Amino acid sequence: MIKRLITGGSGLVGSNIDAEIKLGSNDGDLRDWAQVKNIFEAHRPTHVIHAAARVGGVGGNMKAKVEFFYDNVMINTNVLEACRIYNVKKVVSFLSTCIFPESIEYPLTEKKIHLGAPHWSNYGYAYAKRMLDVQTEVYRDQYNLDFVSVIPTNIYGLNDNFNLDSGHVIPSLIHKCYLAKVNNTDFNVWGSGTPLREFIYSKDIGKLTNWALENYDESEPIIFSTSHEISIKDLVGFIVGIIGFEGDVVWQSDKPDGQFRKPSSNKKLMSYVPDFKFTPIEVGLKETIDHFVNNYPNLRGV
Ligand code: GFB
Repeated sequence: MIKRLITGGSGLVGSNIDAEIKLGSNDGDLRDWAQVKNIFEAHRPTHVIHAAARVGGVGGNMKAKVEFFYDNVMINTNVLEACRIYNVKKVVSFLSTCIFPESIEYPLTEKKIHLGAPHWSNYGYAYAKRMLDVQTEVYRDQYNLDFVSVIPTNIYGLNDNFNLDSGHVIPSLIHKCYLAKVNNTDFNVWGSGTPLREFIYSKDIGKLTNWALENYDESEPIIFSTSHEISIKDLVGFIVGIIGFEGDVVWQSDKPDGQFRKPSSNKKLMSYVPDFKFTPIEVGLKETIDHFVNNYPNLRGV
């Protein structure tokens, strides 16, 4: 009998993936081995989707590189070792396209992960996630375990962290634009607006992860990407339009632009799922903004 357990089950990604057991942070601190062992002893899952991580936007990452490295290395080390000890049949772990080298020939492809240093803005997080790729490979090799990893681009959607400072760009800007509208103030946006990003909707990540759990068994990770870049300026245009904000957008040049771009190829993914239909950004943003407006202020990070 299959028993799927997901770490980070109540978060942006986890809330969109099918599983019998959805762990949230109240179920235990995954940085602590004893607590992880107790969780596996209690649930004895057959399949694990490992989505739990200390995550944050460019602002959060730049302020706490040590904690982003420490917390993620501890969480990943404990979870994968517990999966070995409790004979878990399949593990799907999450990396991110921010782990790729900063200066590399684009587009990013799966073989380029370790070919140079990542962008300084997320140095701690990026190397901790690179180590998760290494951990996955050595467990496969030494213990012949079906551990795999996936590499999503910037994910957005419902159940995100809408914190104004440490959140990712889409949830933070939805929150800021909403406040600017209701308070009749300027809408302050970080940086120059010129950086480019590839955004993928959390519901699409849910479907692709369910697919990977059943079908993907390569040692090399696989990129989950729409391979469609938009500028932060165009993103702001979408958010302003959907929220109906009519005031001034103010670009804060003293705030970080982060990495300029991280364009990725989804050639490998599309070779597996050629008919997969990605949710257009306008549709995903509308659903996310409706969720925010209908639930404000009872939202994570608010
Ligand atoms: O989502 P984000 O913070 O992370 O996006 P990264 C940053 C881009 O959005 C930068 C612009 O170009 C910012 O200048 N931006 C504009 C804002 N206004 C805001 C705002 O209010 N908040 C934020 N956060 N950004 C992250 C990595 O990089 O990507 C993480 O640091 C993770 O580790 C994540 O991998 C997926 O795309 O720059």
